[in-house]
Formats: sequence, structure tokens, C-alpha cells
Amino acid sequence: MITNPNHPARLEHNVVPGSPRVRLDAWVADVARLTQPDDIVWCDGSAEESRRLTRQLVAEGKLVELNPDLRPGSYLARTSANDVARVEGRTFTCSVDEDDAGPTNQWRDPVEMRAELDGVFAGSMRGRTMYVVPFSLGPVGGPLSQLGVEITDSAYVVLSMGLMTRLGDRVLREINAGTPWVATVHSLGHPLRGDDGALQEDVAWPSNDTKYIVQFPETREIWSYGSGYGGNALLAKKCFALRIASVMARDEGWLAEHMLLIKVTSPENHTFHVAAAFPSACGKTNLAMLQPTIPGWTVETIGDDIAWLKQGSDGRLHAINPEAGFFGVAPGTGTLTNPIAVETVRANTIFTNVALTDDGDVWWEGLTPEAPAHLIDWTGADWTPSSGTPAAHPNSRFTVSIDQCPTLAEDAHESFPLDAILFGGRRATNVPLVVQARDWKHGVFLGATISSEQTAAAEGSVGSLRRDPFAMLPFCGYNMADYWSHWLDVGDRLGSRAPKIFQVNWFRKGDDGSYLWPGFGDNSRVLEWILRRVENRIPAVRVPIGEVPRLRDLDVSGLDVTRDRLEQLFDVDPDSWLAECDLTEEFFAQFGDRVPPEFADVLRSTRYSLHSA
Ligand code: GTP
Ligand code: SPV
Ligand code: MN
Repeated sequence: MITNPNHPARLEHNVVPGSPRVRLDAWVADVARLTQPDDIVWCDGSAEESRRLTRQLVAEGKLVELNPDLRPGSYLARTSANDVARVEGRTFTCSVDEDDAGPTNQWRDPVEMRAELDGVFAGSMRGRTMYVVPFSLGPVGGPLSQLGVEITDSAYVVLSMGLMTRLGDRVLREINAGTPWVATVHSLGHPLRGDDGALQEDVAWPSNDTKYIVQFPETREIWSYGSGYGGNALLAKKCFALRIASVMARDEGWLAEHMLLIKVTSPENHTFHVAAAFPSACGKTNLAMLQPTIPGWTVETIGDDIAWLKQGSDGRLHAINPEAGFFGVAPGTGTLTNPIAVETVRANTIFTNVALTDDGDVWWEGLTPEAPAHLIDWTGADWTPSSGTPAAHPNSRFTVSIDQCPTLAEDAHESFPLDAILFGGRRATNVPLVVQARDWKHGVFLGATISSEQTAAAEGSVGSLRRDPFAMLPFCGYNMADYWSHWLDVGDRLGSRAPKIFQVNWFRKGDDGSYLWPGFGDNSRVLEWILRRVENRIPAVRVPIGEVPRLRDLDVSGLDVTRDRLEQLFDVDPDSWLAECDLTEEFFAQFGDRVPPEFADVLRSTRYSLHSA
């Protein structure tokens, strides 16, 4: 049994003696004893280190170097076919009490899971190097920042962590000075030595058919096995910055959220900060890099996936982007939809599961209107437009430093007060383009009722409608109903200084099946309405589900949207919404009496208004 560095074995809550550094050394030695790597490398985050690891991965056939004239400093990784997305079915929350995991997480008894993991990790790094990766979420030493250490046997993970977090010696110095850190262990589950000690040949994408993504919320630990991909393996990201951080946030009075962050400047030169939670592959990166189509407005990027929010000394809700890079969806990213992302990945980018062109560049569906005549697809096979399969995997991604984003806000690495919070999903029907919540309580209800059509970001059938409260369904580290109560408590403390809450839906379709709203850069028109509401400059129309724009207040000049389609975008059909209320009530029922009583009030008043509409 591995002793947790921050807590003794078997989840007792007294602190282990020794400084954070002493505990780090002891823990690294413990994990090495269990996993039996050939050697141990402490990562310093230097450019030389990333050059060395890159050269090594290319030599091993695990990265393809792209044409340096077309895509300098950039590489392509191809995963195995069964390691292309997060594995929610193998993700476990091991709280001491099952009710603390709640009905939306898979709970396992922590003592039993530890014993199981001890078996799984035993010898799992044989024949490989074990890397010790100290990282900071948020600027090193920053007021909302947290430290972690990932042990991994994947050099691809080390390189990716170097882009996604602040990694290396600066972090170690903080730990030496006594700052606590979160322990995370990752193994590909593909040892290169068997029991006889003989070395076997490696493969291009080592992984294991059996996977475990395990969070221990009480002891703030993460153990990940069998996958080398994104949210399964870059443990700073979803496992720490959302699952474990949401538990820390509950205990300490802040919020860890699946949100993008932007800074918006109006024609009058007023700046606003906006956070938005959309489920995976539902437009966070796009909105984070939005290029407004209305004159006088600018949008600057702060973050595209995760935000940590905490009340500041001014009483307002402040936010940081804890990450230092983007792990963005490639397909659909093109010069027409997201030119800023295209520009961001022009160099120094790791691409995973996109297609390779004959001249050594990358391609994916949507990058250009027409596909090249010949490609090597994400599986490594020859591909032509008549192949009938996507050339890039639908969840193929780019990993790149945030500093390469041309629209990055100058102060993107700092914290700032929020003016508005948006909740959205992918809804072909019912949900209007934009609705303002009546107050914080109603806004929390809107967040709790987000539903969205399933995307390729996780294993599952694409297109089916699922509830994804706060876009946190796969990422909330504790009971989702307690999380809603926590949001209500935060709102109570913020009072009149709370950001305004809105629900948006770029994905509503007309009877002909086409999107009613052009989306992308034109979403700036919706942002304009939202911020005019924040400024209290314009009235809104009260409907049973909140407040919507007077049509004349939404700037649609130059758009090819008919009055009829605009009305469809805002249509609130009482019967469909009453049915939606029934589904919401059913969804809430699984949480029993942990559901905040405020939600029953909102449901009651919404139904009442729908009946009288
Ligand atoms: P994760 O990184 O998985 O958390 O997702 P994300 O929310 O950052 O996803 P991203 O912004 O990459 O969304 C990708 C998908 O949403 C692509 O298919 C885009 O084309 C589509 N998308 C984004 N914005 C819009 C929009 O305004 N309208 C429409 N119709 N599609 C959009
Ligand atoms: C998501 O699925 O929401 C992502 C990608 O942002 S991953 O890091 O794989 O979770
Ligand atoms: Mn995400």
C-alpha cells in the first residue's frame, strides 16, 4: 500500500510529519518501489529538457516531426484506436462515504480501490523511465494557485504538461519552501519488461485495454492507469483542476469550473469579464477566441476550458485561468470559424489524431473547405476524399501554449472580477438563443438544468441528449446536489456584487434542420445584448423561463436572418417547456433531499408562468 504523502494510509486525517519536500521525496520513492521503473527523472521544465524528450519521442516513432517550413516546432501523435477520448465509464470517485460522490459519479470504496490499484500499478513502469513533473495551476505563487506533482511514465505527457501548466524548478522551489501540493500518479500500464526481466519492444502509442481514472477526494489524490490521452493522462487538467479542485473549493469557499474566460471591450471603451460553461466540444474555445462581427467591440482571450473563481476583498467574484495552454478540438477549427485558433497553432504545437498531408503538414475536417486529394489519416492509413471515413478523429486535438494566442489579453495570467456568467449547451430545440436569469438563484437553477447533445469528447453515442449540469457532469468531484448548494452559498456571500447569469444556445435548429443562428463571430451580437443588460442600459422581455431580448435590441444588421427565423430562435413553447420541467424534476429526483429547496421554488414558479402563458 502506497502511503499518501499528505495523509497517512487508510485515509486518517492527521498530517504526516515532515515538510512538503520531505513528503515528496518519500512519495516518489514509494511510487517507484511499487511501479519499478528503470530510472527516475525529475523534470525541470527547461527548453533543453523538452528538446531532448521531443527528439527521443521522434526517434522512438511516437511523434512525427511536421515540415519545419510549414509548421515549425510541431509534431503529430497518433493514439491507438481505443485511446481517443476521456473514459467516463472507467472514472471513479473514491470518497469515504458513497453519498459524497453522489448519483452522477461512479463510487468505489477507497480502501478496496487502493488495494486494487496496488495490484494494477505493481511493476507497471518496468523498462520505462518514471518522470517526476512538478507543476503549478495558476502562476507560481499566485493567490489562487495550487501546486501538484504528476508522476508519469509517458514523455508525451511530460511535453503536454509543459505546454498546459507552469512546470519545473520554480514549482520545486515553492515546495521546498513549504507549500503543499497534490499527488497525481499516471502510468500507461504498458511495462516493457516481463517477470523474466527481458526488455520487449515498445509500440508507437503504449496504453492498456484496462483503464482507471481514480480520484480520492478526501486525500486529494489522483491515480490514472492505462491511457495516454488528454483528460485521462494530463492529470493537472480535468482530474485536478476540476475534480479535486472542486472538492478543495467546496471546503474553502471558492469554485472550480469548466469555463472559458474572456475580456470584452465595448465601443465606449468599457471592459467586462465574462465566464462561460459549455459542455465538452460545445464551443468554449470558439467563444474564447471570438472575433466580433459588430463594429467597436473587441474580445480578448483569457482561458478556453477551466476557471477558478473566488470572492475577492472587494466582495466581487474574481477569476483566473489555472492553465497555461490549450488542449483544443481540431475538427471544425478553420479560418472561417476560428481564425485565431488557426493562427495560434501555426508553430510549436503538438497535434494528436489529426491527418498528415503529403508535404508534412496537418489537416482536419473544417480546416479548409476542401480536403486535400491524399492524406495519411489519424490511424496512419492512406486516405482520399472518397474514403468515407473522417481523416482526423472527431476528438483530435492541438496542444499549444496560451502565449501563442494572438488575442491573448495582456493580463491573462492575472485575476479579475467577473461581470457575467453564461451557461450553454447544444440544443436543437426549445432553448432560446439567450435568456437572462431573474437572479442568482434562478441562474444556478439554469446551470443545474443544462442539457446537451453528446459530443465525441467522451466515449458514448454522439448526438443523444444528456443532462450536463454546469457542464460539470463528468468533472464534479463530489455530490452534484451539494455542488448546487455550494453555488447558492457563494451567491449569498456575493449579494448584489454577484455577476449576472445568462443561458445561451448557439445550436437551435429550424424545421429544415439548419442552424437558426450563424454563431461564431456573430455571437458577439449576443455578448453585446448581455453586456448592455449588465450595464442596465436596456429593458428585457419577461417570459416564463427568464428574460429575453426585445428583438430590436439584438443587433442583426448585415445578417441573413429573417424575422420569422429570429422569432423561432426565441420561441418559448409552453407545452415543450412544461415537458422540460417534468424531465428536470425527474433528473433532480435521483439526488433525493440533497437538492436545494430553492430549485423546487423555481420549478413551481416556472410551471405557474407556463400554465398562464
Ligand atoms: P472541450 O475542449 O472539449 O471542453 O470543448 P470546447 O467547448 O472548447 O469546444 P470547441 O470550442 O472546440 O467546440 C467545438 C465544436 O463546436 C466545433 O464543432 C465547432 O464548430 C462548434 N461550434 C463552436 N461555436 C459554434 C457556434 O457558434 N455555432 C455552431 N453552430 N457551432 C459552433
Ligand atoms: C473535455 O473533454 O472537456 C476536454 C478535453 O477539454 S479533455 O482534456 O480530454 O478532458
Ligand atoms: Mn473541456
